[in-house]
Amino acid sequence: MADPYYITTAIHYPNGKPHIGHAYETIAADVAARFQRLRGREVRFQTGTDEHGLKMAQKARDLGVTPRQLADEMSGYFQVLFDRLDISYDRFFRTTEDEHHRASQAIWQAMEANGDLYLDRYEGWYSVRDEAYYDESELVAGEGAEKLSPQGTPVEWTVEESWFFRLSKYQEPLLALYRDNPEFVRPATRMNEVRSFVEGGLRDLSISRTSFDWGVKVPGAERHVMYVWVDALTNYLTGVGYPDDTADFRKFWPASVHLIGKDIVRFHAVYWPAFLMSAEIALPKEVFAHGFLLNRGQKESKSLGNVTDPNELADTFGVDALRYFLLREFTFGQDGSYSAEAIANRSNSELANSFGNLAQRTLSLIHKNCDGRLPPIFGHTDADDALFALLDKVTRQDMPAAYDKLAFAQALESWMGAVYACNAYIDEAAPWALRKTDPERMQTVLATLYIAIAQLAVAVSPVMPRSMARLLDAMGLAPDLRTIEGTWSHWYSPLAESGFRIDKPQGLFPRVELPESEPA
Ligand code: ME8
Repeated sequence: MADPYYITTAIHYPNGKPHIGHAYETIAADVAARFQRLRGREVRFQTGTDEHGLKMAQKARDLGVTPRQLADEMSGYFQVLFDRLDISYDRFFRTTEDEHHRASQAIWQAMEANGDLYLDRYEGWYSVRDEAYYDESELVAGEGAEKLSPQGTPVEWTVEESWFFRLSKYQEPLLALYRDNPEFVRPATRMNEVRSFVEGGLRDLSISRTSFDWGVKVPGAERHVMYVWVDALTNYLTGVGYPDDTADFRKFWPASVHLIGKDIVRFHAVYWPAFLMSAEIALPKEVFAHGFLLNRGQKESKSLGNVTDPNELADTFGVDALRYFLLREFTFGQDGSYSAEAIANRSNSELANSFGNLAQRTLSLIHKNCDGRLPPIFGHTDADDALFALLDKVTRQDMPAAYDKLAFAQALESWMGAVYACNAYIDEAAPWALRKTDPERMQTVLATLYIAIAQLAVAVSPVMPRSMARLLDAMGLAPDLRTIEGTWSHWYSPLAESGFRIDKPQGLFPRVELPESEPA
């Protein structure tokens, strides 16, 4: 059996409710996890919330609650949303859990034991919004004399006693890592940015704070709490049992992929491997940075009043249509812009009209003309063979290869190509006209389509798990037959022998009509 697969998302700051970017990242990770399970790999999928740090402490103070109360409340919204979006996480991680404090202290001590930590004074810029330190040279001009971080967030001058990590010592080892593993960071544009950043020289990193106490205590120096990114990154280890030498740790570490957004590449591709090298822990195999979602081309923000609740999108379009749109519409790794019209168009044309209609037409004809049973096959024509060959290629080669490299749009594009081919085949063969003239051919055509639809449904099930499970249940395909390797012979005999009868089919994807008042 293939290696175990461990995929993580970033852990999200629960300083507010989840937004569409959080949903996007977690859906993508879910699709990767579901695909690997479908292939038979043992999967661990972790997501969660990043609950410490100054940003949480300040937000809680503004709201007049404790950071713990804020984290408990908001973390709940993330869990509810992820459950609603059918995110099949194995673990929802919260950094306020006790075992995580123990793990963060253990990695700290391992770095300290290697002589990589020392006490000094930090004087420099800090962005609370990004929870990041910046060099003067990285700052950009805001309005007037104001300085902003490269992400456009406010920075404040900070002076305090702090523990430092000898990041400078890891410049060469990091460059060697990138040289030996050019796909350590994907896409390649992000790898290039990281490499240039490290080539530019690394300063030691301030990794503790004394001006507030909401965080993991530094072992032996309890006036200090760890810089939030030290404990946040460690979540990936804690989740599989670190610091204990557990069976999970041995099975799942190093992680297969850390899936994150493009704004936090530096933490994952520079700081994190350096911490791990220092603590003598194996490095993750890959860091994949996806792009940002924009609302009609604009970043969502409270001041613009364009923040969309992912729950509302799920209400309007349905969970599976939303999942499909987010992965179909833009290349994974690049930014993408969405709007209600764009989601409605994709959903109506591709899900309702193309795939939904194909399934509806085929299953209705089988229900009506074949007593609901999988029809027998009376010899193959060239057109039947060509359709099978295409489906095998798309569902057993092209889509798996694309899912494997997180090229979701590519997987869905080839899926759609196969759906169109099935629609062309049904139009050409016109089984509805054959009932009287050539019932054997009608049955062969319907059996061919039945198998094709089953293959298409299994192949797209990581993206649309709920509706594809409903369809496959309605088609009588037993769960153990739902594998990516499924071919004609794999499906046909067991289905035919099961004697399953299809009921009158229910529509899979309703058409979405947006209210006229929706802005264009
Ligand atoms: O960065 N489109 O948390 P976070 C796509 N706690 N992705 C987006 C996005 C958008 N508009 N906005 C944010 C943190 N994201 C840290 C991570 S990991 C050890 C700690 C992505 O809640 C963002 O890039 O600000 C990140 O990967 C994730 O959402 C969580 O962002």
